[in-house]
Amino acid sequence: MLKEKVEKALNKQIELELFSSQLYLSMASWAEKNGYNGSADFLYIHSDEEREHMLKLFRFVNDRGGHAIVPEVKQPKLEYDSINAVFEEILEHEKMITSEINNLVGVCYEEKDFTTVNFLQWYVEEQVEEESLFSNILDKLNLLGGDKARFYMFDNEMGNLSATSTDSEDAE
Ligand code: OFO
Repeated sequence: MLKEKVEKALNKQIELELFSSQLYLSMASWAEKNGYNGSADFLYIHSDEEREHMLKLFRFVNDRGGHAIVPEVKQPKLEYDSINAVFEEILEHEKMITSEINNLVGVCYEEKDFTTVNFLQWYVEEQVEEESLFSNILDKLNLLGGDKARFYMFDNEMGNLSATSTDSEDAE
């Protein structure tokens, strides 16, 4: 049985993962409307992956005797100044998620809920991968300068990347 404090913290994380999914969906839409089709494909898939992260937590809360709560839908930002701005925001967002996951693990230690600590290890590792992925993408983008042909190649690369899942393992 989940302790109340842990259940509340897990439900907060459910809300954050679902918001990540919404945010990346909004970014995918912006990218598609602005001709970055490869990046859009990548972002659509990443949005689905965030929903999987949410669902994995959702099922865990109910399996442990808690009540997983479907959060209200908050509208993410709709417009971006550039594709660089999109990936800058993603990296900042993922850093925030990492710090929230760390806080969540902290709550579980305080409550001596080591089962949930174990379960959350997947998220801890996933955040290392995601921060490194987005920081590499940003490094590449920052090297492009204003060269349109290079942006086109970058976008193609993003399309190829979307063919492979970025998750360290499939979220069950
Ligand atoms: Fe972007 O990763 Fe979920 O947790």
